[in-house]
Amino acid sequence: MKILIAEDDVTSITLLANVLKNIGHEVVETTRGTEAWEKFQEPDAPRLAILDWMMPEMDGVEVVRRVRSLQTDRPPYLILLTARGKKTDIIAGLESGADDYLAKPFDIGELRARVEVGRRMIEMQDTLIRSREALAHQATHDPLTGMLNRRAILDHLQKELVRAGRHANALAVGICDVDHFKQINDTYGHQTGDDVLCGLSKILAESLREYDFVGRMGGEEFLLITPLRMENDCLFLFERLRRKIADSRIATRSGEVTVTVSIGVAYAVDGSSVDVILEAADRALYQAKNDGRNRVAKQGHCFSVENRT
Ligand code: GH3
Ligand code: MG
Ligand code: MG
Ligand code: MG
Repeated sequence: MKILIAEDDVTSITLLANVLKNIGHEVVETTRGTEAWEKFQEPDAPRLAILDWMMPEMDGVEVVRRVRSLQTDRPPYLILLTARGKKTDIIAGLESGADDYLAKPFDIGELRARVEVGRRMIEMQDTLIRSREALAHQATHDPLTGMLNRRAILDHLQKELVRAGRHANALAVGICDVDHFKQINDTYGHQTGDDVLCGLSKILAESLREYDFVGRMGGEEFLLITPLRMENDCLFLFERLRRKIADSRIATRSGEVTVTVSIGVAYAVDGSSVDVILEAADRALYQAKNDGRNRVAKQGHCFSVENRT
């Protein structure tokens, strides 16, 4: 792993670097505390560092203090190197935020052992972060399609509505529901139905532009959010999507399957609420179904919760 050594004594830094290189570490050396501090602010900052306490310009304890003030979920493991062997010094060093210390002159075996402890701590931290990220992903994504789940897409809608209100932009929200999906399940089986949902989610994801969002609301229903300029009509966008789906042959375990969707669209501006806009899109969807399916319907224009005068 990459280890930073900051030590102003040339003999000492050479010895440290050689020991660490011999056990396979990549070593970055500096003789100045200020340069060490700069390295911690770079994008691929070292995860483990050995910092001499006494250095001109900026001492090791000050580097530790500064590093600990950085906002990061991967704080580096910091070992202070000190000729000051008094208990009070050691306590002060650890209280500044160092994880460990090494007394000079150091013992090579002890150096290796303490660096190994640091490496294990970093590994453990990475494992924890990975499992936390996996949990966060699970909480926000649909396991079948890998799309944003209901909660996550509704969170996005809430955020987009606030943003749209702030910038006086309009937002279009479409509920896309597969037509006669039950027949797919009845004809080919539930697993083929699942394949169709996965194929559809791919088509939807491919059709997104940079600022669009899509998520699975549940079942065979998807929510699409697209920010718009006031003067733009978004219906062509949903219409293009509807046609693309109708023209697609979706690969499934039972061969290629074609489905159509109906899309209910609602527009929002000026602090519309999630509930109001979903209800409007739902009504439009109902209308599209009633009018014969495989179509886009729009209901109303502007759903404002605040009556601005
Ligand atoms: P409509 O055109 O009116 O929307 O008809 P529909 O058959 O699509 O609507 P309905 O609500 O009657 O049926 C939806 C079906 O979707 C019923 C349910 O079994 C199926 N479904 C819901 N979630 C899943 C899923 O995750 N996988 C599969 N294969 N089917 C699902
Ligand atoms: Mg020194
Ligand atoms: Mg449905
Ligand atoms: Mg349906």
